[in-house]
Amino acid sequence: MNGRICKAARALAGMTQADLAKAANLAKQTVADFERGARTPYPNNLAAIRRALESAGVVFIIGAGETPGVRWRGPGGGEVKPARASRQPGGGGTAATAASFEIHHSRFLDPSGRPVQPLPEFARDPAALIPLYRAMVLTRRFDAKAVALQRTGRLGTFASSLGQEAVGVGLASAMRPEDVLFPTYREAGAQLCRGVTLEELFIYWGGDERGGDFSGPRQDFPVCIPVAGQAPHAVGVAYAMKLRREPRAAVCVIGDGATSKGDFYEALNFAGAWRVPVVFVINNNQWAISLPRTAQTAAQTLAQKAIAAGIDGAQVDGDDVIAVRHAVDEALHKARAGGGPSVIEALTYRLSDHATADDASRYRDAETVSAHWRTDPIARLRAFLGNAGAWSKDDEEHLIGEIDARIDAAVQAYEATPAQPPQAMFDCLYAELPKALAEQRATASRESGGKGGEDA
Ligand SMILES: Cc1ncc(C[n+]2csc(CCOP(=O)(O)OP(=O)(O)O)c2C)c(N)n1
Ligand SMILES: [Mg+2]
Repeated sequence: MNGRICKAARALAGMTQADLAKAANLAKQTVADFERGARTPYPNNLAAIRRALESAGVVFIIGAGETPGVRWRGPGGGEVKPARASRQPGGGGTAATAASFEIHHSRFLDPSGRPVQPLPEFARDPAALIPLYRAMVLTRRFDAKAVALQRTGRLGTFASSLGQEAVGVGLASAMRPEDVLFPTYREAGAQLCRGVTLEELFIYWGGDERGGDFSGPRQDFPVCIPVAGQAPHAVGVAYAMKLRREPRAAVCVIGDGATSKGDFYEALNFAGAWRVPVVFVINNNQWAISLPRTAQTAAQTLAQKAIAAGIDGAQVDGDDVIAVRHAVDEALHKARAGGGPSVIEALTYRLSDHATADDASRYRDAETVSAHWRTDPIARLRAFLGNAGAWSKDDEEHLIGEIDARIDAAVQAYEATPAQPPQAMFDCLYAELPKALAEQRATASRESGGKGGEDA
């Protein structure tokens, strides 16, 4: 069909005004001729032909240059190129491009740590990148310790961010203290950068809600386990910032799988309609438990989900901490200045199991995973710093010693924290417990021998 439509387009391009009057009553026959592939003396009433074509479910799609020299008058009267033709959903269509969009991908360091373009201002001095490097190493060593504690029965559960450290550290390092973070369960790196302590994280993952009531930053939201549940909250908080005219922003981190949820789309829509200061960072680690990104959605990128909501969307190399930090930095500046929301898709890879309850070797092969170690964000920045003479083996050894001592102290403090009584599990969801839960709480309290007191 495409070929015949293109022939028709060529013929249409050569039409004269004198032929226009004959067009209306010939249009239907023209469509029939198109369908048969016959060459006809095409009538020249473009609007009538177009109506007839549309009623036959045929439209011209503009812009790809399949039929050079052919011109088609668009709805606004401007000349446009009918380049290829196809059937449109619903049998109708238009001959002009109504809107066009592009999603840009950015990266500053390649996987071997070599700059591929001039670095942004904050990264010009390699020494200024050392705090980011330290934060990523801290995140990874905390992560390894948490998994080890869980495996030996000393921690309840844990969701590792192995290989994804540049996302959390990059985005958190772009935030100001007064901004508000809405993390998922996989953003320990961002939380640590914001000021949540190692001990608090261990307490949280040990199953104790007091770990989610961290000492600072008080305005940040606790970990959100329900997938995408924090997205509407982030928009609500950003709306409050806008109403109060505060130069602050909300940062909502969300997984690739979470972008399929209604909560996410609804949050995006409100964010776009209200132009609120929120930045969505999609941590695209390619997996939603055992479901690969490719099966999650037919969308080419996740960043383009922003477009339908009238929001700017961009993709960055999520294993390049400079790229993540830079993109979030720019989006936050825009948001704080009243420029509205952004969506940043950070492309990375989950090198770990989904969580400690998962065994990823059952659904993905070891070769693919080991290939992704080649894009490791920590090795990448270490190579860059090493090449710049800003990081040595001694620096590395010293850093590991310092971090491990901090982690060990936090583990000791966590393990020395008295467990809460069982009835505490009812205390963080409701201001006033519904009757049925109040009864369960009383039972839990009775059966634990009243330890911790009725009001614990
Ligand atoms: C509302 C809801 N549905 C299902 C789950 C179970 N669940 C936990 S994690 C997860 C996958 C999420 O994938 P993604 O958004 O890509 O985040 P990732 O775990 O990869 O960081 C699912 C379905 C949940 N926690 N919440
Ligand atoms: Mg994921």
